[in-house]
Amino acid sequence: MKLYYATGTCSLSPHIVALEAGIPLDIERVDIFRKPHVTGAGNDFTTVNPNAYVPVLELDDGSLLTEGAAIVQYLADLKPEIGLAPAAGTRERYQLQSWLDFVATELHKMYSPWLFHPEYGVQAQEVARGKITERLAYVERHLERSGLYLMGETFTAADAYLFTIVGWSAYAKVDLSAFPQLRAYMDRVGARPKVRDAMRAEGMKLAA
Ligand SMILES: N[C@@H](CCC(=O)N[C@@H](CS)C(=O)NCC(=O)O)C(=O)O
Repeated sequence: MKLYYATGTCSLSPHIVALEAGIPLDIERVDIFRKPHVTGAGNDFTTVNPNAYVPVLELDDGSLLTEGAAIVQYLADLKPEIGLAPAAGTRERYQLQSWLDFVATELHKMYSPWLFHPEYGVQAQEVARGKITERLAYVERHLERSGLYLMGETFTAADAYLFTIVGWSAYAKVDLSAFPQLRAYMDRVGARPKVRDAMRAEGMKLAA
């Protein structure tokens, strides 16, 4: 299996899930700063994903799966005994999907593109930061009572995704100082050995 990724982007989330699950994974870096985006093998990335975004998971039969929220569930379901996703059809699984959708639509797509593209302008960026701060306050209140992770005491695929996106905060100038639970959560997830392995493999800087 191969994951097309770009360093530190949302593709870090499936990368973490694969390592946490102990799934052997090849990784191929995509240069998303070149137009058109180019894969590590030197191919035009639109031949892999016509939408030109990571993550893309290439399965052993050559078929492709896109969309991070779907990819992490696919990976988690390959190793159900690890507990990265509750069993399909259970109420807990819908709760996981709820968190994945929340992170995708309320956070991921508020940070990016708005806060990564100066051409949107200062006013649009301040609106995005305000919206993100409201959503992070909701996460903060949830973490006050949920336990160590979003779904309780067990690390799940939703944590890999939330950690990845909130990890953009310093770069995006999103202030986390009002959210002590969230900051502790980021430290907790960031200290997990497999999370560190995934970040190291992508060439990211690790917290001490
Ligand atoms: N809907 C996609 C969005 C993925 C996405 O936004 N990927 C970004 C990195 S975080 C990307 O590859 N951007 C490059 C581009 O759009 O040109 C998903 O949830 O997987």
